[in-house]
Amino acid sequence: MLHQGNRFSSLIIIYAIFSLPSLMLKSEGLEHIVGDSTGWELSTNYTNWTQGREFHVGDVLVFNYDKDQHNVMQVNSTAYADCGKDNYISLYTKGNDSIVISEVGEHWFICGVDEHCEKGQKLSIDVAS
Ligand SMILES: [Cu+2]
Repeated sequence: MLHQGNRFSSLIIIYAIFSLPSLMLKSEGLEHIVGDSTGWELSTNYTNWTQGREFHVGDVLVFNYDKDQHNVMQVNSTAYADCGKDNYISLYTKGNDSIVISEVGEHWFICGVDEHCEKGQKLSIDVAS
């Protein structure tokens, strides 16, 4: 009987070890709708939008926008500052783009259409571990 009991508790421990990571993953991966209901467009201040928000690795940024009007370029800090559109890291054009945050640190996004970035359509986030 004692032997069987030990075996049963070993099984529970093994089950816990294997199910724990998947439970932890489920608690991660927050979805951030950029600009909330207004989405990715010209009249939203995205610096204000980031206030009070925390971004973590595994979270998802969702850009909702009219794909005939805008796009999303992931860029470096220099291109973010001067709205440089030639050397982007990634370009998204679907109008409903989910970008998984995979790295700690700062991430920069601009709209590459016309002068939208110059008019303020840009987003900078700081990702915690
Ligand atoms: Cu735009």
